[in-house]
Amino acid sequence: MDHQSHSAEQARFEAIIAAEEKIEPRDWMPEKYRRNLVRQISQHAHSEVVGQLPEGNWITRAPTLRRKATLLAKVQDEAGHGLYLYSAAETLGVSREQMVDDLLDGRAKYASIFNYPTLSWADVGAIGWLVDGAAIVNQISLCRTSYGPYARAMVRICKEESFHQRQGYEIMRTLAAGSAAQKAMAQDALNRWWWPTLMMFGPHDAESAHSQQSMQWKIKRQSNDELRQKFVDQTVEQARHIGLEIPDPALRWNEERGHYDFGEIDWDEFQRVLNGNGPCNRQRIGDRRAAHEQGAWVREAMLAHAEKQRRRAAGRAA
Ligand code: FAQ
Repeated sequence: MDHQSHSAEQARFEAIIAAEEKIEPRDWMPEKYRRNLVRQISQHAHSEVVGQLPEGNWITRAPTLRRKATLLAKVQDEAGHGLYLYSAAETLGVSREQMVDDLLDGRAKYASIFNYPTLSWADVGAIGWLVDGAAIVNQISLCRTSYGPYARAMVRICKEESFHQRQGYEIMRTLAAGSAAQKAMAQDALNRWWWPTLMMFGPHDAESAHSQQSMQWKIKRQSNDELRQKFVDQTVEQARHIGLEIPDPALRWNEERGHYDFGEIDWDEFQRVLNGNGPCNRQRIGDRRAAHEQGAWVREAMLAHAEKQRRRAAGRAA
């Protein structure tokens, strides 16, 4: 492409972004915009898929049939979210095989939160309430992202996540209103999941490598710190409502800011988890690798079936 038509394409791209319209797969886009989206959307997809593992651990031990059926449906929804997101990333010219290989070989990240263990039934409640709650705050904002297929995937995902958040909160509310042991189990889960949940929003804005460019391109619509604050403000009230205590002595309402002030995250712990040394990193990737290997025959059978259909159609056309 010559220089003049390249700058005309660039100007058109910028005009679409400025007009709050969507960039679609057929549109010209800067290579860095494409690569940044592939990075974020594929990591988002991996998070949904790896995110099935901590809760999946409790499907066989759910306390009632109702809880078991609900948890099964929720975990299955997360697999669906992974599929919508892999499909959105595929529209940017990257194959699903490549994305999955990047995850299994440790080249791609997934959300740090899923490297923590689920030690009790209350952890299933805490994940729904806090982790899905944080995911919704982030994803509502992403419904307005500038890339069309990503924005549309987010709309459906948010609707489902909102059920997930409520099922988690309902588990926590039930436990918090139960026996002393049940309430203690709920409080213990909140104590362990609170800080890792705050880490889900990523590093502080000043430390965030991609934020400035992503905000300019409207891939991200609100900053990491803005979204984290929004989550804290809404969750403190929810905890109070069910009589649980947020494990942060620095937490207090700031009248001037109109927000809660809260303590500093342990960023060393965040980096350790990102570098593969969290409590469950090896187990999570090991489980994903095993699932991928054990699923090879399904992929082969599907491909053989598609090939057979193709041959049959070609035979009919001849
Ligand atoms: N964990 O420059 P930034 C869910 C990485 S879905 C791991 O600020 P960015 C549903 C980041 O990738 C949860 N890595 O990056 C569910 C980058 O590394 P790179 C997933 C993190 O992209 C619920 C580097 O640090 N949601 O929970 C994390 O502008 C229950 C520098 O950071 C999404 O992915 C982290 N927490 O902002 C499922 C939402 N934070 O790529 C099952 C979409 C940062 O240069 C059960 N993603 N990093 O090697 C986003 O909104 C953004 O990508 C952020 C990070 C906000 C996560």
